[in-house]
Amino acid sequence: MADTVADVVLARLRDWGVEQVFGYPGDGINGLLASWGKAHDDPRFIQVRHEEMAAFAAVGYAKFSGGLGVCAATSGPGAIHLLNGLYDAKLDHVPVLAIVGQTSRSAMGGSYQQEVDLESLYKDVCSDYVQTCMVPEQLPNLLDRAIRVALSEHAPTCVIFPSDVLEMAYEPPQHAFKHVPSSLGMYEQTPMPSRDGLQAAADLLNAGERPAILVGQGARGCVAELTQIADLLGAGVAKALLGKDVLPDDLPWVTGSIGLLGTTASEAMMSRCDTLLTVGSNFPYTQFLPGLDQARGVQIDRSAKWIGMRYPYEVNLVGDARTSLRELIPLLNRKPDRRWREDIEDEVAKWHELARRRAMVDAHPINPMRIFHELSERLPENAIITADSGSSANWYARHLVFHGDVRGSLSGTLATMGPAVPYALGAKWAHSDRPVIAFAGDGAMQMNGMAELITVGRYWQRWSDPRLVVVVLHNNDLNQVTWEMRAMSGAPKFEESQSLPDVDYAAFARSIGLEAINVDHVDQLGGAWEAALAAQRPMVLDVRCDPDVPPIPPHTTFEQAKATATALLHGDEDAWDVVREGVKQKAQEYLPRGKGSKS
Ligand SMILES: Cc1ncc(C[n+]2csc(CCOP(=O)(O)OP(=O)(O)O)c2C)c(N)n1
Ligand SMILES: [Mg+2]
Repeated sequence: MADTVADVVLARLRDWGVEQVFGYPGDGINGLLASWGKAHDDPRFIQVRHEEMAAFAAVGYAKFSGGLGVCAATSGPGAIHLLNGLYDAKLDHVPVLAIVGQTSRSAMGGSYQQEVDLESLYKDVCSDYVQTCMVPEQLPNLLDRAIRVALSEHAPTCVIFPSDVLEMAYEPPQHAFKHVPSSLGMYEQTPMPSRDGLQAAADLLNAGERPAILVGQGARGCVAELTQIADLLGAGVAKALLGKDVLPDDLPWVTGSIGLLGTTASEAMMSRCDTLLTVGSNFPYTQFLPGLDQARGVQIDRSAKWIGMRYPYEVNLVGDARTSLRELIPLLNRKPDRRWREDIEDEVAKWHELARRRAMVDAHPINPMRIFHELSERLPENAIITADSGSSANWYARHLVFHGDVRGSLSGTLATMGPAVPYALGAKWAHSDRPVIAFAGDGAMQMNGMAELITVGRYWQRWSDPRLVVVVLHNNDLNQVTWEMRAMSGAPKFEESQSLPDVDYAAFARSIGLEAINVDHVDQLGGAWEAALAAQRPMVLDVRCDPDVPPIPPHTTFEQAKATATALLHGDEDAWDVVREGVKQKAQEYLPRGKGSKS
């Protein structure tokens, strides 16, 4: 029997090295599902609970594998459900291909059941490439371009298939008028800045006395080069959120995260530096960068689309990070005066001590920072960490001490709730031999994390290392927003919108065959981590934490954020007590009448 279009879609994905597709079925892609059966599930069809999770899992896979994530959904509602995950890919610059169904060509334009104008709907999220395959001859070109564009632009792309086209006999494009033959593959691109640009950058960096480096995810894979440049310049390195795994946190000159989720050491370095080198980062909160006329700046970014904004850089170098840094190194002079570097290292040491002290403060029942601190003490050096949007993003950024080859990510730019567990699934398909740890708030678990635990339950036996730990920050509150309301809007907690129904996440996990521990007291935490990291199957740690520990500084306006954050972060050894007292008083003002503080 002749191959159908759907058969060739799967064959082409295999040719591109796609090993799995995260998806959910529906009759808009029935033809594809039939071919999947014929192809003996190659590439693997990973069935999630909801199409948004398919897109998140594809993003997680792409983030941790460095390759293309692929998701599939049916027409209409399935395609609509994918959107939030695809926006996550778009905003965090991740290559993801979406394959979606459409109603049959004979019905298109007839307001048919499940007919949605998908090209219009996807025009923004897949602005780099979205096309509908109307005849078989288009197929290889559409699919190949969608993949090449996704990989080269680090963006989501989409190919839409009317259901009848999937079931047609495949006809390849001919050597003929108005046919578009296609080809597979593409070597990696490594754009290189010009020699003039490199020299201008080197001159600027050599002239500075107090240089600071900021790295983002675009600097991944440059540990050796960044180490050498930081040494030559006598600089420290701060990391934007998505660049947390670009350099380990246990290096004495790495100041850690920056911004509202940042450390005292990054703050100190950025507020005093006279030179800024930014590599592969689009960190948007410019108020945490040096003052606009405080420092001279160089930026290196892979694309001219993303360079030159956020700071008045004097030298903008478009180039691959590693190639550019390698070319820059021979042009740099080693700074003989090491005092600035020593100051930074002092600040880093102080920060680690402050972070430890904060994590050790008693809370009721558990200080959430302690969860992260206890993991840092035991973190396997090949672990992969995901975190959700919510208070856990704060603790992930500040309190997890990455070392070795630890990888980590979250929804950095869309900051959507919900990706922690599906990202972890994607991570497992990227590296089934590595332990994966997901941090999610109870709100995120109720939104979709619990549903995706079911997917974990279905697949974990296929992973060579079965450890996937889901840590639930169980505070019965949408805590991040509760604190944002208090701090930024001066509004009390609005119980109706903020409090959450109490759920036993551990019991739920056990009911679907996973292991789980209810952690209700701080003394159980260390043991719970030991058990989770030694477990022979995925485990949920359901940790009761204190919603009165503020994930953000208790400032009242956004302008005050930086000042207050700085004041809090630079405190002396009693700083945390002072902060906590202040926060409690503030919380007290905001608590509904009759509900006292808990201490
Ligand atoms: C899809 C989506 N809806 C709403 C928000 C706004 N939001 C950000 S964090 C948060 C609260 C998260 O609560 P939870 O998951 O319980 O984590 P916690 O902050 O309590 O640790 C909300 C509602 C969002 N970022 N994404
Ligand atoms: Mg919560």
